[in-house]
Amino acid sequence: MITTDLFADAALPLKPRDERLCEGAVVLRAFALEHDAALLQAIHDITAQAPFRHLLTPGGLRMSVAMTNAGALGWVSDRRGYRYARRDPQSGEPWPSMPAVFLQLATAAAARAGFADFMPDACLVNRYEVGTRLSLHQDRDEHDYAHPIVSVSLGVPAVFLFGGLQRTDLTQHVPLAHGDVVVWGGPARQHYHGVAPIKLAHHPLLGDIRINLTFRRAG
Ligand code: MD3
Ligand code: FE
Repeated sequence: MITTDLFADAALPLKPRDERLCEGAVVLRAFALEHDAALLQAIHDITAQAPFRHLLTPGGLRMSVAMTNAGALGWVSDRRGYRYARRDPQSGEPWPSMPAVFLQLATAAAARAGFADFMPDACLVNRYEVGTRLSLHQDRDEHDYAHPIVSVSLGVPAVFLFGGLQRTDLTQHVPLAHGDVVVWGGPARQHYHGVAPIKLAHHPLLGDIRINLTFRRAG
């Protein structure tokens, strides 16, 4: 049980290297870095209960990103569509609970970006290997888009593609490194986004993979 507040500095203003990509979207560089080992241990524990798997899109294609979830709700996809579910369809069990270090990191990052009462009920854990990409999409499966999304990048770097409200809008290319946290709220919440194909690289803690955590209030 963690009783000390690991993120007591959440109320501090943004640091000089932090970036506002547009209204509502803030990159917090290296915000998760000092907690990387605890985050990795928690991911290890989650995947022991709910292993990474490649979901099928409603069209029947195997997603190249491997996924699992923690929290009361988990994002799933199959021939029936995209949705949030209380149980892992593979085991029939509830998803592993949200680790305390996840919750503290996500709420502290949201607070830093101006969302003081963010309380996620879902954490989607995405695993990327070399060549894995995530094509441009909007996140539309949550009930209330007023809640921000917090994303945490771990492992090898990625180029994040951040578009606009229309699929054809120009995309900003945002490099995201191990430990970077991004808060996507306000108008940014409904922007198209994706991840360019991961390049071969090595990270001392994770090897040749990238893991991204996305925290959401889904229900
Ligand atoms: C911007 N994941 O799981 S996280 C996803 O790196 C997803 O795994 C990517 O997009 C990843 O849906 C990107 C950053 C992110 C997440 C949600 C957003 C950016 C967003 C929603 C709106 C705008
Ligand atoms: Fe997304």
